[in-house]
Amino acid sequence: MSIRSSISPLLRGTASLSHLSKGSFRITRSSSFTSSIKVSTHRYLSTTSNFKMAAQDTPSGKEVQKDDNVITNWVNPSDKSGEFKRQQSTFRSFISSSPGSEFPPEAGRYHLYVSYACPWANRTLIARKLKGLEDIISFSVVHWHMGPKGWRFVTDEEAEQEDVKGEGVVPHEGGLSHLREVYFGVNPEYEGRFTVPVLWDKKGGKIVNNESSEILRMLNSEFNGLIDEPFKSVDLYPEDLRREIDETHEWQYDLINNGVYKSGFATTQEAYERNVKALFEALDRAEKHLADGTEGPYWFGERLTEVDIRLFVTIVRFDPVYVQHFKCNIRDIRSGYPAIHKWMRNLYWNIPAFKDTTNFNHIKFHYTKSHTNINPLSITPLGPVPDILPRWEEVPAVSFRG
Ligand SMILES: N[C@@H](CCC(=O)N[C@@H](CS)C(=O)NCC(=O)O)C(=O)O
Repeated sequence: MSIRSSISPLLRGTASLSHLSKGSFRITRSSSFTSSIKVSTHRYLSTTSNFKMAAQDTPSGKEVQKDDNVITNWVNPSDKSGEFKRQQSTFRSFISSSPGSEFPPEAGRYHLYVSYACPWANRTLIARKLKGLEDIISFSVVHWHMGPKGWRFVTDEEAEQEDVKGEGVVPHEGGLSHLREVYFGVNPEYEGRFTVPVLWDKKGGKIVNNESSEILRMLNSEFNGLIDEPFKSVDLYPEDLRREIDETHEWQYDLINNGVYKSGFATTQEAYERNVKALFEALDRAEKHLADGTEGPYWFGERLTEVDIRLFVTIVRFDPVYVQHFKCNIRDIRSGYPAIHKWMRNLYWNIPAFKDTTNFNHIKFHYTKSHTNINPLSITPLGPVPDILPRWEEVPAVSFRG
């Protein structure tokens, strides 16, 4: 079966379908967050419901500022470079179909803890659907708000709220309140960040891996013995493109996927400018590639690969969040990058794995209401309207150009 025909059933309308690691700052399990508790009530633009934050997630702003080790200090205040430095993921085991593997592929054994807000976690949800692993790997989604104790699971009541609800947004089955408890459950001395995605082994009670790029690879290849066509033939990392895929990841990860964070979390003008300029140079490069370099709708023409997944999750968040919240505003996608815009909208509107795993409420509320160092009043901007344009509609300035 050709790659094209293996992907086509995935298209809409068809039948089957402390850091410690060597990095910048330390996170302590300080109890200082909980000593002064304040419950705040937020009103959301797209809903009429009010949402009460979990009490333990809302220390006063002052208290958070005072502590150099708080989780929401994205750059260590004593780091004069002002640069955001992403930590290395800690859990790096592999699900493998090789004999004797500690983590063999098995239906129902593995679970993904994710956030709809998070681009890295979003990658894994897209791959899970593209590979037809819905009945094999379960998933659950944390609340969009990330407080000083990190991601937390929703309550029964929250799971029904307009701004929170979505597929997989459910309380933790074992009754945990925060994702950090999953990490401490496997290692009480854990000192890294409590990141999503987490690939969890339900049988062994272990974290297999918390690095999205590696989880993508496992989902792509290791479950092929358990799935049928057409999903088996979906290959997001085909042998003959591996060198080019890896080369593309290298610049896109640093300058685009992580580049938006390095721009937005920078704490000096110099660090911000350096990173935002590099980000837009990389977007120019992507635009050029998609405008002249491909003979098909995907980054590599007719073949949908990891590159499409990894770039999409950043681009789909770009206009709704990164332009204003991370100050990535030299251009936006919808009016400044026609080829990227077209490529993104094809993925979103034509392939359910992309649209169904994109939740704009979680995306917008998470960044604007969790990063209080960037947006202290937690007011979520209304625009852009809509979050993503219909397939063939342009912003007026673009369509008037003819
Ligand atoms: N390298 C990791 C990065 C994951 C990551 O940074 N996730 C963010 C959400 S977008 C997170 O969970 N952050 C929580 C924290 O840093 O405390 C991956 O690709 O899996």
